[in-house]
Amino acid sequence: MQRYKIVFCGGMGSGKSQAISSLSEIPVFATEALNTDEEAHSKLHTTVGIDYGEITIDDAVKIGLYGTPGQSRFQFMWPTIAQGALGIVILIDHSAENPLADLDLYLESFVGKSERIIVIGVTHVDVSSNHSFDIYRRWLIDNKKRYPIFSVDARQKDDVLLLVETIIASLEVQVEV
Ligand SMILES: Nc1nc2c(ncn2[C@@H]2O[C@H](COP(=O)(O)OP(=O)(O)OP(=O)(O)O)[C@@H](O)[C@H]2O)c(=O)[nH]1
Ligand SMILES: [Mg+2]
Repeated sequence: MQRYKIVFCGGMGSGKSQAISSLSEIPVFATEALNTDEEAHSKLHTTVGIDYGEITIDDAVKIGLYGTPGQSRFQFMWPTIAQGALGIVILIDHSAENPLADLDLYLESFVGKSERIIVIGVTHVDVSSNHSFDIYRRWLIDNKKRYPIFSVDARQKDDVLLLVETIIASLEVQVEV
């Protein structure tokens, strides 16, 4: 059985904890606390440590799913959580004030020097927003970055699975080349 680590990062409320609980086949280890930073996000709970879940793909690959805390005061934990990750899922909340600034921040923080596979999932596309989905594709082209990007709903298991499978598929391509 191959074992890999995939890390979910993204802003507060982008859906990291939700994505891991949608996908995990084991009860998720979560570190939710009451959200005292209502200015940053209005939701009731926020991650203050790490989320952990697991999924097995094709009976052959077991993936540890690690969720980071989104609040910027926990930014110091991000590199530690990302250590040894095969891939990074960046979740962007499309209804946030400046989703492109979020994308820039998380790419900057998580791409790293090693060969991590990056995939971007844009959540809350069903929520009304001032932006069109096209802004991401255009931003990536303008900034000469080539990462797969998908519109996802973190509440939908298949959407989250698509992000994880994209990372695994990229690994297989790298191995074959
Ligand atoms: N409408 C809508 N709701 C979504 C979507 N994706 C996730 N959600 C909801 O948005 C909320 C996200 O909350 P969390 O998963 O706790 O967010 P988080 O990224 O873990 O946030 P922090 O731990 O605070 O950094 C949950 O209530 C989800 O059910 C989506 O695509 N559309
Ligand atoms: Mg969380």
